[in-house]
Amino acid sequence: MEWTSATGRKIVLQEGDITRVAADAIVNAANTALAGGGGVDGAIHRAGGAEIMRELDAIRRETGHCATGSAVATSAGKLPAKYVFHAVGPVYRGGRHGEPDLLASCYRQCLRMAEEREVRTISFPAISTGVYGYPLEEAAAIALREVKAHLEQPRTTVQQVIFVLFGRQAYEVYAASLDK
Ligand code: AR6
Repeated sequence: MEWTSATGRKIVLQEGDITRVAADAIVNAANTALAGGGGVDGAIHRAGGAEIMRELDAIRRETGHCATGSAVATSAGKLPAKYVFHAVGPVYRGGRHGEPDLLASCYRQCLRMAEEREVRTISFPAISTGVYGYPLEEAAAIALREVKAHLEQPRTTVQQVIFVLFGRQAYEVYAASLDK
């Protein structure tokens, strides 16, 4: 499923594994320790190779952890991309602990980093909706709202945003949200 902004930029929804989808930048759902983990984080490190963790080690030595709602960039190792943006989503604790703003901030930060690097295509997983427990419907609405707002700006280097959804159910939820 696709959506096109008034400025001609696209959102594409795709079901699958984000490590197999080519894009200039691939977004990871990381943790504040930048320590790797399961879910999409595990898949990205496995497919990308050890170089990504070496770069994260260096970032950790320099700046410590990555705050929730923020992101850091590394190269993409063996992944079909130039960069990986490691975004740290909030752990969902009922929705009244700043989670919506923190999740929105992840998307905004990744899009800002994309503009700085002249990225044309960027792929996102459904940040925070796995281990971190964010309800998919709410997370989809926030992700799509932030990306649409970005793509509707008059000048962006980003031309296409791909949401790679893991499983049919996640895809259907995003599709329903994009249709609204
Ligand atoms: N491609 C695309 N999406 C995926 C993939 C994949 N290969 N694998 C899982 N997903 P999660 P979080 C989906 O748990 O909730 C990690 O251990 C998954 O179905 O990966 O932000 C980190 O190190 C779900 O919809 O990330 C952190 O400690 C979405 O990706 C913590 O989990 C996010 O699920 C972050 O939790």
